Amino acid sequence: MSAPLQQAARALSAATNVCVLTGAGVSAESGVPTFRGLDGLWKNFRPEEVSNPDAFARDPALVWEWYNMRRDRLGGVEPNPGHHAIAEIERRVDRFTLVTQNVDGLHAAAGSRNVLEVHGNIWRTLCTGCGRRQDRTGERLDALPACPACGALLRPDVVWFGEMLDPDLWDAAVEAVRSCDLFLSVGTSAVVYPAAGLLDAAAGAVKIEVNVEPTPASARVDIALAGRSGQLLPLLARQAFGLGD
Ligand code: BV8
Ligand code: ZN
Repeated sequence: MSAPLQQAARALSAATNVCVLTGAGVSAESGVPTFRGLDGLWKNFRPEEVSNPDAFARDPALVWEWYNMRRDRLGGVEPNPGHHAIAEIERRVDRFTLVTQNVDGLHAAAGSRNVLEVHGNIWRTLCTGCGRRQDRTGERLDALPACPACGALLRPDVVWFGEMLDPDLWDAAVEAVRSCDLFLSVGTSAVVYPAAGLLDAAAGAVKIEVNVEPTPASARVDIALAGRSGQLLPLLARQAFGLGD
């Protein structure tokens, strides 16, 4: 057991109020491609073409092609040991908040309860006409899905570049980070704001990062653990809470 991992486990076992921030690197362990990795989702579709409102206004069919491809690829994908370790940590500490940039719903599927999906959820649709939100988990949607209530064009209920995050979710995330005594950033490239700025709001906390490579956050944390989330998170939880194998 490396010294940093031991140090991180000691900090976790002493923590009473934990805030975890996750990114695509946690779902990567379930086979879900990340955004900026080599096999990344943005290999064929550039972010500016598919992840902003202007792109949707210009070519909704292209944006839906990308989201329907991602929804289809998520079909049958299961949470991995990293997701389950985060759910276990939540069960073991007094106060816990999970802030996720992931839109795939895998944290809830693993049993995480207090989850703030600050970038939305790919399974939900939002009507551009009447504003209805609908859970369309597992369904195959049309190339240009129409609202069952008003007939207007639906969009994925996710936050695109240039769009505001849900103010209530964001306020809850900032409050959770400000009040936590341990902040754990896992599997995020820490380049998308405002989520990447949460680390700097965790003033009084022990700050830990888990990532396979250094990120702009690595120099701002107390403990940077290099490795895969699906391996390090279960190790961390076992070491911190003396969980059996
Ligand atoms: C906002 C949609 C206020 C959901 C996404 C200029 C004009 C306009 C805005 C801006 C601007 N300049 C800056 C901004 C702000 C902008 C921003 O931050 N841009 C960056 C890129 C410069 N942010 C916004 O626009 C946000 N809104 O600021 O509103 C505002 C309003 C108007 C004008 C200005 C400001 C909205 C941000 C949300 C954007 N939506 N996606 C979806 O389709 O999924 S972003 C996209 O990136 C995803 O949401 C994703 O969650 C997010 C972050 O990516 P990561 O999760 O970190 O994934 P990534 O692939 O990058 O990295 C994976 C990491 O995992 C890597 O580090 C890798 O090493 C690691 N890893 C891989 N495998 C493993 C692993 N780690 C461990 N184990 C493994 N096995
Ligand atoms: Zn509608």
